[in-house]
Amino acid sequence: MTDAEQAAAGPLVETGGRLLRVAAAQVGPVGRHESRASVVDRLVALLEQAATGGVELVVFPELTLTTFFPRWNVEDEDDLELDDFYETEMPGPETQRLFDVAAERGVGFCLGYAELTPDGHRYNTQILVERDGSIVGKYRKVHLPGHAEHEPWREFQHLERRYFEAGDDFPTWRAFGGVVGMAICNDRRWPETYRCLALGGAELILIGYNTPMHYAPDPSQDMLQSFHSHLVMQAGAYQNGCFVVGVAKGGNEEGVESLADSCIIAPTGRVIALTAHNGDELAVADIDLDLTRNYKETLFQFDRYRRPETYTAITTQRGPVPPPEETP
Ligand code: CDT
Repeated sequence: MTDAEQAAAGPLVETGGRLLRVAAAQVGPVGRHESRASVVDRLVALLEQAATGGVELVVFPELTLTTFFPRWNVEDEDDLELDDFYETEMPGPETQRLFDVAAERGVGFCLGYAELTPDGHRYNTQILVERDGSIVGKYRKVHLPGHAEHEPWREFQHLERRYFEAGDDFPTWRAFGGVVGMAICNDRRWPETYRCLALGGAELILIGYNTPMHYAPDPSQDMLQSFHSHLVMQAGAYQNGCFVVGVAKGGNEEGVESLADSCIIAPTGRVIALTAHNGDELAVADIDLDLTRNYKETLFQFDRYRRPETYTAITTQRGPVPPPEETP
């Protein structure tokens, strides 16, 4: 819209609203040897509870179906087999039940899992399933944190860079009456994630996470985990005029304390629903997707105010390039 068109249009006019009841379905710890069947029982219970409450979209965390296995150098663990943590089909024999119950109840969901493709590629993946049980979208985590080699000095490992390849795009889909995008855990700390999704028209961004409270490279960040998690998602929501649903696998999983604090955030930047505990729990909110217009068509009207021609450093550089040091 040009400045003249904007002047003629005047202030934003309220519409009837595109209402959607959404749940952040937080999952508590999943044991090292907990079966898929047991985890799926827990997910079905959360989904049934959500359906009974009129929820239309249930968002589960990152790597929901198993324990967070990147905390181990799996090759060194006698009782663990790496491939056991990955899904080779979706739905597969154990997850089919979740799809069936969801379709029966007319509830959509978003689910994070480790994906092993037929040609041997491994991704940290999240899917979006519509209310009829059809998979409408698949996202593969772009920002893989941690390290690729075993680092024995750490209390626990974070070997995502060994166990997964990185995804290479931020797709969006028309679903649930709006435009939906996904991101996974560490992606939420990078502003590029939200901006790329919002440039794809995202109005609703679904993010699963597993965030250990202890950050070995700089433990001074430990006490700030909850603050940082909300800080980045609230900023991402506001600066892009989006709703954000952030969902944890929280609690003490195999001795590693992980952040809970799952939440739903409005385009205002405000948290509008929040879990109270660190186990299996729903946080529910009624969201009006038309509220995104209040931001997307005013302060953050991208096509009017953005200056991509001045942002080339963002796509041409990876690290900082400071000015040369002055020679004395
Ligand atoms: N799962 C995941 O991405 N977790 C990271 C942990 C910090 S990096 C070791 C996160 O950003 O929350």
